[in-house]
Amino acid sequence: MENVIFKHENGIAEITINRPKSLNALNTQTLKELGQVINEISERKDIYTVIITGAGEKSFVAGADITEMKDKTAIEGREMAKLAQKVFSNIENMPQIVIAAVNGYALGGGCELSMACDIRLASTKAKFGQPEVGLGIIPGFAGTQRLPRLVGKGRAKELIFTTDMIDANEAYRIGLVNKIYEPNELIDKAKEMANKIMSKGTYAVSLAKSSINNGLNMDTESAYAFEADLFGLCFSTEDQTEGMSAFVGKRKASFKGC
Ligand code: DAK
Repeated sequence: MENVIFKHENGIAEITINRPKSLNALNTQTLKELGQVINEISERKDIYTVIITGAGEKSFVAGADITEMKDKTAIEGREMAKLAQKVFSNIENMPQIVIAAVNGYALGGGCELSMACDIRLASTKAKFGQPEVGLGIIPGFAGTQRLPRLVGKGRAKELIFTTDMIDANEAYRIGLVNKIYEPNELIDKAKEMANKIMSKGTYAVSLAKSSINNGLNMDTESAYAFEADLFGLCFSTEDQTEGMSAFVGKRKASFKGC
C-alpha cells in the first residue's frame, strides 16, 4: 500500500495514515487503502484492538484532500462520499475496539475519522476542527451526526458554524477526547489502554460495543431489548463461565475471547 502503514503485534493493530507531506490528507487512494485494511482486520480473530494515527509530528489527518476534491463533479463527490461513509462506518462497527491516537491536526475528515473510532486519545499538540463551511461545503463524513452525539448539539453547531479550531484541552473539556498525553507518550499510552481492554473478556467487550452503537440508533425500548439479547448471549461463552468462576474462586480470570 502507498499511503497506509499496517502492522500488528500481540493482538494490537497499528494503522498509520502516511502522507505527511500533505499532512495526511485523505485522498481517494488513501480511503481505499484504509478500507482494505479495516476489512482485513475485521475478519481476523488474532487482533482485538486497533490504533489509528498519522505519520509525522504535525498531523493526524488534515481532512479530505482539497487538491483532489476541488475539481470533483457532483457524481464524483457522491462516489467519494459513499466510499468514505462505508469505510468510516466499517471502522465504527468493526468487532475490534478502535483507538484514535490524535497526534496533531484532526480537521474536517480527520476529526470525523477520529469520531468514527471508539476512543480518542490526544497529544498535547492535537488540534480539532470542522473547517468545511469555510470551503463552501458541509462536513460530509458524518461530522454533522457524530459531533453532536459526542459533544452536544450546541457545541457541535458552534464548532461547525464558526470553523474554530480547538486545542486538546478544550477538546477534553467538551468531551471530544478521552485523555491527553505528551506527544512522545501517546502511542505507548494507546497500547497501554489497548492491553487493558484485551485483558478483559474480549467477546463481551465486542458485544458491549455493538450494544452501545446499535442501541443509540434505536428507540429506548428496542435498545433495552437488544441489550438483554446480547447480555443473554454472554451466557453461551466460555469467558462468562471463566470470569464468574474466577471471581468466586478469588483468582484472576484467564479469558479466551470466546
Ligand atoms: N488537502 C490537501 N493538502 C493539504 C491539506 C488538505 N486537507 N492540508 C494541508 N495540505 C498540504 C498543504 O497544501 C501543504 O502542501 P505544500 O504547499 O507543502 O505542497 C502541506 O500540506 C503543509 O500544509 P501547510 O503549509 O498549510 O501547513 P501549515 O502548518 O501552515 O497549516 C493547516 C496547517 C492544517 C492549518 C493547513 O494546512 C490547513 O488549513 N489545511 C487544510 C485544512 C482543511 O481545511 N481541511 C479540509 C477540511 S474539508 C466529502 C465529504 C467530506 C469531505 C470531503 C468530501 N464528500 C461527501 C465527497 C471532507 C472535507 C474536509 O475534510
